[in-house]
Amino acid sequence: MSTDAFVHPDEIRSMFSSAMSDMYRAEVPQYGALMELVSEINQDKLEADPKLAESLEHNGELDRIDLERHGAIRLGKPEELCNMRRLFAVMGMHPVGYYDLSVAGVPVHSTAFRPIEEEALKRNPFRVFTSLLRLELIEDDDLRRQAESILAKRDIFTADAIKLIYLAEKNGGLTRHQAEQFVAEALETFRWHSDATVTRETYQKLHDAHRLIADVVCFKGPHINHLTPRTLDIDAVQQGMPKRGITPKAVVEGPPARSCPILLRQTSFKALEERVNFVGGRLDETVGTHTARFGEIEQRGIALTAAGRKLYDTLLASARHAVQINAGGSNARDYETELAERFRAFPDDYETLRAEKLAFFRYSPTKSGLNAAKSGGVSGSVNELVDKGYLRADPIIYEDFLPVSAAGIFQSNLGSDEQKNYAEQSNQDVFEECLGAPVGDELALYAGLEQASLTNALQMLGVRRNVA
Ligand code: OOG
Ligand code: NI
Repeated sequence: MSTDAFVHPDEIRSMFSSAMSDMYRAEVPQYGALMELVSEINQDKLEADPKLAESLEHNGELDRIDLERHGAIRLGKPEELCNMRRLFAVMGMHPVGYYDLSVAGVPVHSTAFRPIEEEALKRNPFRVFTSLLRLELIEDDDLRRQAESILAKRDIFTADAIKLIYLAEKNGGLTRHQAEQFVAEALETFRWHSDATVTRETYQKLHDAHRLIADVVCFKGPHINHLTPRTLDIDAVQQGMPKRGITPKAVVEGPPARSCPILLRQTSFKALEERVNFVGGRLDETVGTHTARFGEIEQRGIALTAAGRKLYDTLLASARHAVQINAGGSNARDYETELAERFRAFPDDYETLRAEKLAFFRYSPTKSGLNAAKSGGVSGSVNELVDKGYLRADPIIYEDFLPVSAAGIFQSNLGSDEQKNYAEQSNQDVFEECLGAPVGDELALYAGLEQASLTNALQMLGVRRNVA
């Protein structure tokens, strides 16, 4: 390979996520402790469950089991979001999904920049949950204008990062040297800065309007606020955290533990109090603290169809309605019991999930199917072919996020009692205008994957008509 050949975007993403991981571990020591715990529990689980180990090995996932799956940032103005889209595109990450968190009392709307192709997800699934602050939700006119003018002055990208983005767009890629430079420059945007850009008084005023507003507006850039490795047993990590001196949030977000995991379960440790220096004169006026950065873990399951998702949303809402988690989280057990109870209504075996079209599957021909095809041909509906053992259906893993869970993660790290009611509702059009592009439709992506796998499998079996 010539040294001038372009580095594959997937490789740039791997370089970037590994650089982010090193930086975050150095900046947030507790995160390193969480990574260790996750790694130990993953090993235990693999030893205890050889079938799981075998299936991970089969999918080529075993080597990367402990690597980060996602991170999150919060942006302050439209041009930041637009340039962030361009930056992530260099690494093969594209906006998928629209999440309105104002309904949950958090004044942001969000998307996830992520790889889209199956192969790209396999090589490195790293994604970044990216939120844009909705300044229009600040009620006080003066404060809103002040926040706007503070943000107007900042530039979160280095000049070289912008130059390299432009080069990648113009030439269709980056050379090895440029890619290395790009990762180093991009990293600068995500770094923590303990020097705030405002006085303590301004910080306090913005903080009083909403802690999140202070976090976005008062600093030089959108510091990465957490990274999230994958765990094979989220309940074990949740229980293991306190023994390592890590304080977890009260409950695991998302569906309850199940035999066939669906969507996404997440939990985090509480944000750290960090020392910051404000602009101003006397020491007692310039030193303060800020909480923003934490660690999270995730466990993913099968992606749901629109019908499956509707059922999930309904059951979750009913459990949350029945037991509202209090600020101290002392009723976490009641909530978990209630959740498990309600989710009994959600089928918990893959065959029913498939037959009732509640979840997405990847189809492939089996050996016996291929043999049958060779000796005489195969026919029948998809269900018949599955029943005959000619077609195999494996779960397609959910690669996106859940707004209710995301709000829970936000809230637990903003102080659990922070609750605001915003009248303003979701506004995907405005978000996409700021982004400079439409966001991808997650359901269409999963449906496309399922359909492509089915078409391919039926073709390999020599079944001409695609009967669903
Ligand atoms: C993002 C919180 C949401 C997730 O995994 O759902 C999130 C944030 O705190 O900025 O990361
Ligand atoms: Ni997260």
